Amino acid sequence: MGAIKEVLVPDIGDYKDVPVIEILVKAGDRVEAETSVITLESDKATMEVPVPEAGVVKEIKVKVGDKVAQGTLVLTLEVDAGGATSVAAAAPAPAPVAPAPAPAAAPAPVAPPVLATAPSPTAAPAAPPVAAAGPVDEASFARAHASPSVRRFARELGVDLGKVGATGPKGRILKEDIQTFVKQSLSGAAPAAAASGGGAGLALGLPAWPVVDFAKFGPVETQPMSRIKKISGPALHRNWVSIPHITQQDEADITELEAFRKSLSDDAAKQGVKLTPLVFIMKACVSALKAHPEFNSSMAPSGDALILKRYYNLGVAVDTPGGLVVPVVRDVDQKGVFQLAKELGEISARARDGKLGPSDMQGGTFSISSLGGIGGTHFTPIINAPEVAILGVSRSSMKPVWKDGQFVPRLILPLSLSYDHRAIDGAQGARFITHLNNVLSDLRRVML
Ligand code: CAO
Repeated sequence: MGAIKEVLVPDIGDYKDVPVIEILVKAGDRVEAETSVITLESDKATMEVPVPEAGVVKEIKVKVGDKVAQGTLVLTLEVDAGGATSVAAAAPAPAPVAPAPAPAAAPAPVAPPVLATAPSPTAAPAAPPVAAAGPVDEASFARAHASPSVRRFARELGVDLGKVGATGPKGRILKEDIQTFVKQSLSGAAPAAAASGGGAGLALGLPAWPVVDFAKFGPVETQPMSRIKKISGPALHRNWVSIPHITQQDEADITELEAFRKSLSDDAAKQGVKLTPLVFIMKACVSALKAHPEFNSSMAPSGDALILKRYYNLGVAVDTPGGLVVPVVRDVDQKGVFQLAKELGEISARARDGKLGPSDMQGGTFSISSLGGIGGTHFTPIINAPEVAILGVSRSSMKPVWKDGQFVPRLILPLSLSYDHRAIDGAQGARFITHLNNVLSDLRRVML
């Protein structure tokens, strides 16, 4: 049996009370000389403390969270050969904490910094890179806040640390975070992760989604998501996080439009259709889209051009028991309000019966989400990519409006226009909604 030696924290410069953030070995482990056994983290750097000699770890004398300084007993080691009974560990290998400190703030290294981030032939992934993780972005890998051993582990698996959510103290990525990331990637769990918020968190470098046992606080019931929600959720999420939305609000005076609509109700009844404000809003939208064609466009895949469409197919969000769907009403510019009401009635009935086919939801150029039949004032509609804009319509209500020196009751319709700021400037957004407002206030302008 070899001699038992005590391994102490070596000279780590002026650092005192440095927390232990990782224990890298356990009792019974065989270690070679220079094997790192614990990781310390100061404000400026993480440092691994290696053992000076080969042997078997007998007892670990520190735990995660302990604060140590030079001379603190780290562990006892049964060494292969005889020697002194108490040895300072080999000099620690510091690695920068992200964000990397400015050179002036860097700790006085007691050994040349060994950056686990530096790619080297030996650091090539031992296993095939995780498919969903994609190529490693060296800059974001270097910026990630992780200890050298965690960096090494990420390298072995080909994981880009920049994409891994951190659950450790001060936003530090732990080994378990990488394991979670790999599991999610391998199981193709991106949609599930995205649904829980974790997927985007990982992609955006945000902390992992909190997992809470809600039942601890009161009775709960788990309700499975509908099929539509499972499909539309990730798409909505993608659109929300990847499109820079602006939502421009306005209020249109639709007093005259409403009078006109009511005047047509007998005709509508004869034709067996229900004439709601929505069909007039659709016509007004086409007028605004013709005047501002960039709202009726999609971004070219290259991202450096807009594809303007010379047809006017409007997606209309329909609330169904299974969730939100957006069937498309085609060639709205070529149809009158009765025809539109008929098609809208048919398509929303089919949507509610779950009878829409994929082609019913394709080819849209601009969308409308009308919550006017339900209530509320303004909201933020999410753009239906690859379209670049969507109009949200809320419930109209009578309001006092200052007109010709007095307040008069007018029917006011709240409008919320979301648009992709990459494709459309704010001034264009304001012009579009002003045009729309003018047309809704005086429908004769549709003919201009
Ligand atoms: N202001 C005041 N009243 C309105 C209105 C408005 N902006 N829009 C509709 N109404 C009235 C209608 O005139 C109708 O009144 P009556 O019952 O007196 O006839 C009533 O509200 C119900 O209208 P509707 O909702 O049946 O019809 P619609 O043409 O306005 O809308 C449809 C059709 C399919 C768009 C709608 O039923 C629907 O599903 N809306 C929800 C869309 C949605 O979920 N959007 C959210 C997307 S983001 O999650």
